[in-house]
Amino acid sequence: MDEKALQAELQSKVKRILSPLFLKYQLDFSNLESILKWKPIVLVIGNYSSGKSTLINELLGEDIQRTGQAPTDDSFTIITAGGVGEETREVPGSTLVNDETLPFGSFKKYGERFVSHFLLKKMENPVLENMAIIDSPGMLDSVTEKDRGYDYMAVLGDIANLADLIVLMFDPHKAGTIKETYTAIRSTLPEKSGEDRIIFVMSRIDECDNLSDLVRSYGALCWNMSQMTGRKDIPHIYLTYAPSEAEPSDILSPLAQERDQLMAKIKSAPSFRVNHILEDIDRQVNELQLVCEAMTHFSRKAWQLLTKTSKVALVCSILVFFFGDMVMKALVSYPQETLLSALMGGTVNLTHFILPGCLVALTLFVFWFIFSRFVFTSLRKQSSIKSEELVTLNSEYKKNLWRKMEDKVQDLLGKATTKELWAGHSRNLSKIQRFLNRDLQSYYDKIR
Ligand SMILES: Nc1nc2c(ncn2[C@@H]2O[C@H](COP(=O)(O)OP(=O)(O)O)[C@@H](O)[C@H]2O)c(=O)[nH]1
Ligand SMILES: [Mg+2]
Repeated sequence: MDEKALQAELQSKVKRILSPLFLKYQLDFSNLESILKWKPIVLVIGNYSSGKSTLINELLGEDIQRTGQAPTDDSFTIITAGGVGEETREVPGSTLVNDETLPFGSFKKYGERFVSHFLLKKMENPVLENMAIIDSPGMLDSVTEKDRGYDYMAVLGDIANLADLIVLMFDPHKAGTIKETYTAIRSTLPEKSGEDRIIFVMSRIDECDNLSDLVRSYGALCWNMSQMTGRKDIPHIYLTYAPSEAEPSDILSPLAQERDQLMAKIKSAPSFRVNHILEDIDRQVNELQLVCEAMTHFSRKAWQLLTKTSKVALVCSILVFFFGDMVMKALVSYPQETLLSALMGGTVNLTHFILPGCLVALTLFVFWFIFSRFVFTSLRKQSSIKSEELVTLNSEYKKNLWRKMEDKVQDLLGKATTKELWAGHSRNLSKIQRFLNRDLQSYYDKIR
């Protein structure tokens, strides 16, 4: 099955099976919908002047982006193919954030300043047929950062979340300043994936004077990187240079192959798309599952209490049915003949059952009142205080998810009424589990 068809099928499945459940548990799934909406995205980030725009121009074989030593371009620019026969043209940010077919609707919240620094350029290019590349303004020092007028890091995080491949560029001179970008990006990506969605590139290596200079820069970068990722193994760092800028040299010629690998990797981004989508769905559905699991457990406890209460109510009802009217007769001399004496005297008729029936109804009502007003409410409060007892946290992954979802569960418990008894939580839970174990698994198998 080809990837587009797979994506479309996933989209309709998510809509049909999952959307109602996300809504029911008041979870936001707009991010999931956004990702499913559009084409594969490559995001290029890094310091200013690290060669981002130059790399993009090279990849496309055209000078579409402005390049230069000074911070020349301070916009987030999406570059992608237009419709067939459409002229090259630019679409402003204000149109992009209002276009339902694009995944950028939520970016409106970053305000006018951001929107005016956001645009899409359409061009015909074979590389862009099934892919969009986003060029980003470089990271400047912290003083000018404030002058941007919008939350740059948050925007970066949101775009990174949509992206299937993130190219993080360093140049040998400024390798140290990249840490905050990396940290911001890392914290927004799904727990399980991430690492393989980011590729690290050291550019402008032709500016190293000689081999030992290059090795030194590379070593410094590796050290920085292990500090950043907190991992002992260092991810692959692609070394690259722009042939248009660099003088041919003995150092560079063996590295030409590495450049080709980088270009090939970027062009292959569409093939990570489905995997990316699956991982995102996986994580969000696991979050949903956890919330549903908690509510299922809660409603099960409520049912147990209701059963206990009902048993007592049943015994009381039987007593009230046969002896209630006797007590009434003793107290208020009504009725003249009780049900029991009518039964024994053989004079029983329908009218003897009216009062006992009413008394039973009253008893049941009182028990329901006690249950809903006191028993259920106290269970709700207890569960809210010890909400982690509602779920089994048998792995680190689940513990992490729980930290994120705990507030959601408490929120739901805070609003819970006796309707929860009939909300079908356990049925929902099995639906979710079936999706995770059967549907999602079969998609993973398909792309392997
Ligand atoms: N020597 C050399 N210069 C480069 C290389 N890549 C980019 N440049 C130059 O560095 C400057 C900044 O590049 P640009 O692509 O605009 O960086 P951006 O700010 O990250 O988009 C430009 O003047 C480029 O010509 C490279 O590999 N080698
Ligand atoms: Mg640029």
